Amino acid sequence: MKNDEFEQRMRAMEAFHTLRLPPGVWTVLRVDGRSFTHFTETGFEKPIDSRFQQMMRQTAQALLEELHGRYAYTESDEISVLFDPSWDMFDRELEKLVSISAAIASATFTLASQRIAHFDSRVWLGSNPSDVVDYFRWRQTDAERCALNGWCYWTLRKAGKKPDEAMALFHKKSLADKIALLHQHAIDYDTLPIWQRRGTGLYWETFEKIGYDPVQEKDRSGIRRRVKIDEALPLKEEYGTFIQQFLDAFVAHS
Ligand SMILES: Nc1nc2c(ncn2[C@@H]2O[C@H](COP(=O)(O)OP(=O)(O)O)[C@@H](O)[C@H]2O)c(=O)[nH]1
Ligand SMILES: [Mg+2]
Repeated sequence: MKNDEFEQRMRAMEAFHTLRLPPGVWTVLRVDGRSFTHFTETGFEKPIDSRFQQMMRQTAQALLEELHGRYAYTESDEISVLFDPSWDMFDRELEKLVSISAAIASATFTLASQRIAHFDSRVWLGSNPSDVVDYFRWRQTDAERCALNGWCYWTLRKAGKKPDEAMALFHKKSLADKIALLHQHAIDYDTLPIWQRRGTGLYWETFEKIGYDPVQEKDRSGIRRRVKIDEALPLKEEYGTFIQQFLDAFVAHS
């Protein structure tokens, strides 16, 4: 009896354990590399490294698959994963979702890069589909900002400018001015790979798989699903329409 009371008293001090995602909301989980400015200092192309971004996609795919997400988006050192209102893993416990997602991201990226990497994790809640569209458009705007600023900064650094000088030359300049600055250094920003400027999307697609049925002794086809990695996402309003299809698909099936 005494032991039961003790057990209950200790458990009651797990102060956040009862927190759950509220019912009926769209959830986006966002993981972000911890101190990746430092992590990427050596061994990676600047400002954007294809191998690094490939490892981010691999990490995003692991999150989408392990956590049964609907859509994932990655840019820079962050990944967002969308869950529909009916998502029910871990009994919707917040601590589980946040800690396990950070663990999946850290383990997958560490294995891929062969260097210890940590990710933090946070939860965003949207009460209606238009919030979700706004969320992903917000992160895509961040991708554009990071890519353009990164290209300006590292182009100037490679041209011999000191960190402060480089920053001062493009800080608070307009989008057009930044693109013009890159032009002066023979970089055509608009022809850089689309994924560098808009981020990468990951989502489920179905495909037909033909397999041999040894009992019937003939080929048999079945529908399977796999993760598609989309490196040519649309932009702005069109990206909003693109996101909307994941939301509509949920409404149509619920
Ligand atoms: N070299 C390189 N660095 C990258 C790439 N993607 C992200 N980063 C770095 O990751 C940082 C991410 O920003 P942020 O999360 O604000 O910084 P953190 O707090 O140091 O992780 C950027 O400042 C870049 O230094 C890439 O493709 N190549
Ligand atoms: Mg970071």
